[in-house]
Amino acid sequence: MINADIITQQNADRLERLNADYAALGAQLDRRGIDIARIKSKVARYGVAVPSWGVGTGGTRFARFPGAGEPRGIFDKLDDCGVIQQLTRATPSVSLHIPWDDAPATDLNAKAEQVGLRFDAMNSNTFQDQPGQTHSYKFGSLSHTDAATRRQAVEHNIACIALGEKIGSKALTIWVGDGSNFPGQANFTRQFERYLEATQQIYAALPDDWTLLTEHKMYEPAFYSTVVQDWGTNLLIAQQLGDQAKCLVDLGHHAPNVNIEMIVARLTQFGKLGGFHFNDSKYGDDDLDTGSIDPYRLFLVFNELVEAEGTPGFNPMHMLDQSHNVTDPIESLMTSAMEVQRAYAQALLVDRAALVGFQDENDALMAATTLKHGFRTDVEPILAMARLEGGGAIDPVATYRASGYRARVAGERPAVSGVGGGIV
Ligand SMILES: [Mn+2]
Repeated sequence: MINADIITQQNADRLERLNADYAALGAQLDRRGIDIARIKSKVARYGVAVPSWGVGTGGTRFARFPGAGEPRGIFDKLDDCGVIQQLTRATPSVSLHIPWDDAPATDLNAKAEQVGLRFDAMNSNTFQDQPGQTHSYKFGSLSHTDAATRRQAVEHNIACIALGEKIGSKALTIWVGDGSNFPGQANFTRQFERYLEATQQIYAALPDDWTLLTEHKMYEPAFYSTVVQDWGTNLLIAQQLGDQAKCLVDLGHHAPNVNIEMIVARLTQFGKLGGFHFNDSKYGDDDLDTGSIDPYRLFLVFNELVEAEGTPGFNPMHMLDQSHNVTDPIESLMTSAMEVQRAYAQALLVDRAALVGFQDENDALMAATTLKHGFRTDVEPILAMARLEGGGAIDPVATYRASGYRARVAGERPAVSGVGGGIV
């Protein structure tokens, strides 16, 4: 973890400027009828989960270029996630990926308590083979033509639930790479029937207070067809399984230019929005840092979420899911968590009564302008003040760099080649 004295010193250097910026923004918002303290307290309560696999360097089909001091296993990963939360106060939980993070529950709980974290959704893995595995997932898992392979995939998911129950998780996220690479290779209908039948068995093992999240993805690793390829298929799954089944929206898993915020609205309207994997993309499922390409789209997603706040039963899970190839993963995850918070704060600033009025009057220009007014507001002083008051850093990246954390762990962690940089 980062020495508290460094955080205090770094914050002291920036406090005067922050106070001035916060006061100026407060005055501006006051003129708009917005109480800055109310926005700040909502931002302070907001949290986004960090994926355990995010703290390792990712990679592409072509290469992986490991960084210094990469985590050697789940306990190093939890140290890194603890630093992200310590400095940003925006990431109170970690989402584990099994079997990459498999460890005794007592050890996981002890480490989480030590670094000030709790556990978010469990993620199963039936898209790659593990050493000693009986049946291969080369041709699929939950939708495989072979019943024993499907059974193996079901049992793995049930084991993920069992571990999750011991560490305080309340959700299982399922993503499968099942599909086909050639027209004719698989029968769409029979393949989906097999998937539904297998997933129903996992659903039957779900504790009463758990949510089953299914995640759709348009393509890759199957490049012709993917079993759970779009939000329509995902909604069918959630409707077929039952009330505890909901859809997970990964921002990168859609065709280019798809209106993701409208998908969010549709799933919300029918009580099936289960959660998010935040990231950004330029071309496909690029897994770039959240908000790095299209922050306005992220804002529009949060506009829908703020619109739905207070709806009974509306409580989607929020998680980052991205791949870091050229940056320090800790810096990327801190920046991304703050981008998510920023989009939330901006969406909270939208004058909703005015927006409804312009919509009802069909004043398209003023409706669009009213919405964008929130996005155009620089809310950084709100985020920074929430971090400061929560014990974090006014400037997390600068403070992290000043701490020398990466150099220190690089000395403690010998380079390893086998760390899973996988992303889902
Ligand atoms: Mn994902």
